[in-house]
Amino acid sequence: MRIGITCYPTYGGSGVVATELGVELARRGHEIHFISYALPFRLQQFDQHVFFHEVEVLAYPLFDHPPYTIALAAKMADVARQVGLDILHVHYAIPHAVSAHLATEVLGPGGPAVVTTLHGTDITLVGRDPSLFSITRFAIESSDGVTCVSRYLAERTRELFGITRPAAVIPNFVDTKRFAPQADGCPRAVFAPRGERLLIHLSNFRPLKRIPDVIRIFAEVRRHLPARLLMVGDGVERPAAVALAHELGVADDVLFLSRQEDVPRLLLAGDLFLLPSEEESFGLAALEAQSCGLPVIASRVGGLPEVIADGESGFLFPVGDVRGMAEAAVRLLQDPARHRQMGEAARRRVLAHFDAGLIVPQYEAFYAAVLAGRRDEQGTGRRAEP
Ligand code: GMT
Repeated sequence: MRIGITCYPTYGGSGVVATELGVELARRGHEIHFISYALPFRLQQFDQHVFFHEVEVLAYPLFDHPPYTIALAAKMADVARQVGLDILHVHYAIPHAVSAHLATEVLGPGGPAVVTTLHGTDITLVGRDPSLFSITRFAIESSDGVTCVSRYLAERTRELFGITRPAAVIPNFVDTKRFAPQADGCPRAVFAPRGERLLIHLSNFRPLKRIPDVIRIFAEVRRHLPARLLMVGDGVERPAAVALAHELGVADDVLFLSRQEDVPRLLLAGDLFLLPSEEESFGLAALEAQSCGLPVIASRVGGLPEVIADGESGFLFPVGDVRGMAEAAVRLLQDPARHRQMGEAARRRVLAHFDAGLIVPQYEAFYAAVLAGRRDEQGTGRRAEP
């Protein structure tokens, strides 16, 4: 198949998933055309099946806001026409699903089928804003097929948007060969020179990640045992987090590493992953950590219970339960046998349910069903479900 993929190319789980999906599909012989305003940051492996089409937005003094949504639609239509796309797969509804719809209108009959993957805040936060609600619902309803990254998100989409057409749940996945306990990781001594236990958090440091909770959990853990915290990523909450680490007297043991390309190397140095988010439709970083054999301590919220098996591959607590999370972390880090068992269980769980080899074929089957549904629709004049 010839597949166009649009995603946010900068840091963020939806861009990571879209990129990894494109790379995996290319490995399986499909022709992949990434269409976005910049090269997706995890796209490092070009091969003869992977192409990138940059969307350029005209700067004109009259435009206070550059018209990205329509420039993207125009580029989607151009690429579809030039290479004959079968599928246009957009990740994150806003504005990508709207641009895709517009592109298909430009192209007329015979254009690609549009598949929209909903990732999280496109539904739970941004899309439900009154300024975007009706266009988001329209874009979802006009897609030929819709997938959600968790059962939770599919349910929320039904609740919030009243969309009755079922969305397929295709969970996120990870390359378990790259994110693997036995891979060549970063030496622990770089970060923990005195043999301290190493806790890790990775995110875009937005308020919904509850970054202060990460620092508070760590400060509590460090009262009980020698430990350090790696803060990977960047975002608006970073300055407050630095200040809080000083206030709590743990600044020397909290290392802010900013954005990092080679995430597996860092994860491999760690003992425990923290994700105390307010909201999380899936929690890709928690999946990547578990794939590297790290137990995860997280909030019992959104799709996280689908990713982390409470008591088996990590521990889940109510949002904001800093004390509960800290106590669980201390107990686990003081019990090497239990810690090892949990890390192994985390890895086994990822291999059994979230390996790229299991999930990517689900997308291929979904594309095939969408295309078959379209052919039926053209035959009978009725809309078919994938
Ligand atoms: O909504 C966001 O926070 C952005 C989005 C992204 O692009 O990173 O994250 C969402 O999609 C990820 C990939 O599917 C999920 O792992 C994240 O849980 C989800 N974020 C939220 O639901 C808050």
